[in-house]
Amino acid sequence: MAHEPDLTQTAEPSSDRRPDTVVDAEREYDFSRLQQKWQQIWDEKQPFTTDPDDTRPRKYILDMFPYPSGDLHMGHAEQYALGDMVTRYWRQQGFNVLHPIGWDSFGLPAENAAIKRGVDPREWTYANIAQQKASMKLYAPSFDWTRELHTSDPEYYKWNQWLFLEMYKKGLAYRKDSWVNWDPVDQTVLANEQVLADGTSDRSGAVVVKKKLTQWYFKITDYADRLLDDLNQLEGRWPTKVLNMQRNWIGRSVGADVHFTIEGRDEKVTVFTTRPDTLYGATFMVVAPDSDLAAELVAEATDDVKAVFDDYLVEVQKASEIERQSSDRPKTGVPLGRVAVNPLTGDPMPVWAADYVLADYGHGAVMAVPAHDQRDLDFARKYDLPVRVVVDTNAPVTGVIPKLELDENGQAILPDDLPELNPRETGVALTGDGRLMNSGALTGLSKSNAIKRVIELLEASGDGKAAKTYRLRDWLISRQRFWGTPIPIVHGADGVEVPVPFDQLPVLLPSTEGLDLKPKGSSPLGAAVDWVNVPDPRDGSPARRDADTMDTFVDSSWYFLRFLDPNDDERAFDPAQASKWAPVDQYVGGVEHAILHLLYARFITKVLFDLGHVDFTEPFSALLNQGMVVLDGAKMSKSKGNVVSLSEEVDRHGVDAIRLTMAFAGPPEDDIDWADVSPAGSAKFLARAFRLATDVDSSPDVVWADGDQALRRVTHRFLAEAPGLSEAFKYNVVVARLMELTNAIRKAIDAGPGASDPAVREATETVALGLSLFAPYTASEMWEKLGYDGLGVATYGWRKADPTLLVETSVTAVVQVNGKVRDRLEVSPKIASEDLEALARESAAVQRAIGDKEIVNVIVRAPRLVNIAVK
Ligand code: ANZ
Repeated sequence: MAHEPDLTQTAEPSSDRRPDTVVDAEREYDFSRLQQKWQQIWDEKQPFTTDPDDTRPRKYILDMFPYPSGDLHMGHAEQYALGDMVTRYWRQQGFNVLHPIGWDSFGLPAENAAIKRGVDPREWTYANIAQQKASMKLYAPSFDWTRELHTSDPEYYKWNQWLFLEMYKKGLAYRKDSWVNWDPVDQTVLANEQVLADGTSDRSGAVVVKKKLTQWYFKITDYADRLLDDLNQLEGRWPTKVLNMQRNWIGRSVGADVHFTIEGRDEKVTVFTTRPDTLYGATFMVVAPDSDLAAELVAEATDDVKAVFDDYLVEVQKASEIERQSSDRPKTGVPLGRVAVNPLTGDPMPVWAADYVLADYGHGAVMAVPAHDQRDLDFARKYDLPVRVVVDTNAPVTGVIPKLELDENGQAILPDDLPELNPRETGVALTGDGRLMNSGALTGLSKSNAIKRVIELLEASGDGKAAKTYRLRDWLISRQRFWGTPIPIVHGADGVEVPVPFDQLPVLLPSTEGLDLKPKGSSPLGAAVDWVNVPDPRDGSPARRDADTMDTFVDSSWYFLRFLDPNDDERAFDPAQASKWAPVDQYVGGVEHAILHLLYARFITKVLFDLGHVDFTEPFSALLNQGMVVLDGAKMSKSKGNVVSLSEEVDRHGVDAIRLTMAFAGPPEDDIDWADVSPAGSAKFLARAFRLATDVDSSPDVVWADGDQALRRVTHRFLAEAPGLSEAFKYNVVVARLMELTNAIRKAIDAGPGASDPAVREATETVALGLSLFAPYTASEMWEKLGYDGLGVATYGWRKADPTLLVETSVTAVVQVNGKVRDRLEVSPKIASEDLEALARESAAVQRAIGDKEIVNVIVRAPRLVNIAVK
């Protein structure tokens, strides 16, 4: 993280002539006056309204939209400063930039607050939005406010309902009974993504329990391969960390499905394995106790087995999924009294139920290979089940394959000197690569060849096939809460789901009058009698609305498209506009959305593509995750009492100083420690820059070329470098260069060619243009002081650097005698080797070093080095 240079060191030499107390309103840097003035102008003129018909090249820059919690905090401040730098940069480069904003305004906090205070969630939400919008406006991100949207407006959520129905038609929205994550505090279901690693709810903190319920799902698993494979397109444009988190979340495993015969049962049991090569070592089978399969298998068992199983199942249901997957948890299980048959060896494999096998992964059953899988080994050791080593993990896997001797049956004869491989004794499963042993005709094959071979054998015999499985589950989208989008389905008296016809959308949320919103396990909407009881759209007979609402992640999965056409009441968005503007060129937001929101938005984009509504398959071409703002190395939190208040910081130092501090603190991906930065220093710098504009003493139409060349060189170096630095998000370096340029101008005014030199004007205008990315109030006012329309600083454009001013006029050549530096010469970068050598020989210092020794060799590397060897 960059530290601020000590700005007091570079305090302007002439400050004695301009003490801070001078009551010259025009010259004084009074940030609150500037804020008031420009706020009003921007509000009136809406200068950042994007004209869709503008034919210049386009950029769509999007900040993740906020949940309206009431006020802006430091985290918002960093994100919106960053998104705005990107936006203002591209605007300055001549692009027609779209930079919209809206409110992710459905969700639980509003509902919980409403319950606590007995007001309608609408009231709480829209009051918060008004408050937050005011602080947002003061903070001055250059948004197109004409496109502002609220996801809790019927004009918005109508299109969630449309999307739902489109997906329903395609079989991508469906209802099923299943074990779901239940938050006992918020009394609602949670998506897997909302359950934290310790098994608690990411919102209420309650320990999540399992409950069997009928819920609505979106079939995101149909898109697992595309969601995974398309991440490759984003390589280098999204943070690697986010790409990997998405990959892990989807969690594709490649292997085989193997069908096992169960004695006394017609139907086979299928298991998924990533290690079909170890099939010879499969000595028992384990099924998930809470699976339908376990119930079916135990149904045929003796009463004793059933009783033991039933007790075990009760215990299992108390454990969270995370606990069940933990590798160091003692293994438990019960036998089901059934026997499977190993298709390769014909050996019997007892069937057990154990909770380390999950019901909803793969097929909810595994072939246990205790020698090569740690969990299976722990289990086998506990219940004394056979362990059979089938991969020699000490054997070399590359190089020449040892020629195996075969016995009369064509089976390989194993060498006697096999190293000790005894997981039953050691307790450590042999999970590494190696060569097969104890595996009939497979013996001697490497693991990877054996995997292929076993799949061939299984496919030939019909006992299995190549298969993939995923960690990703379908997206549970129904919630038993009020403040969300009603699901547009009516349940007929005959139990049939009837989609609400499009022309009856939106299904509006009812008023909360007389409605108890308190969570009670089913949606509060169910109690809105007039709302829930509706005629069946098919025939008008009595029917009931589905009372659940949608997960708010549905709202944010496509909002970037609604901004293109936010008032369209005919459709969710205009495909022509989508084709013009989307995908988003640069998305900016917090890494906390690395999985959920981004995955859902990617999924819905692919669905919309398949439905023919958009012509691209990834929503966000580039992603930038800003770091966090911390204090003394610790995350700010109300409970720790270490929260820095943004509004207090803004009151003290001004918006521009806070924004500049965010930019200057270091690379945007890094955390900013507010204890290490100096907003006061930023304010001081801004005041210095501002005063330059009041000092410039020339008219806007002076001829630059006539100006002081040394200052012009500094200006043009900045003009040349700032764009590349900005595109690499090295805003901190841009700010540092702006500080250098400011110092050079001050020097030129006070001790150089003076305030009327054209180069001073050129340089000061450049500072204003540069600052407009970070400090819009100061930059606008400077621009106005310099004789332009202050609004124009944002759209003026970027000046091209004059290449002749970028050429270095001299470089330092080093002259060595016998490797020792004897002189340094200022020479032209284009100097010829002969000329450089002649200059070096002429140097008095060099001549002294040579003395009367003989020159034996001269090496010249123009323009930087001459090395003279003497003897
Ligand atoms: C036999 C075997 C032998 C396995 C071996 C592994 C090593 P990933 O990589 O996470 O996909 N498995 C399959 N379904 C399961 C379930 N519902 N609950 C718990 N475990 C399950 O893991 C795939 C492996 O996890 C599968 O490969 C299976 O064990 C187990 F030396 O099959 B394996």
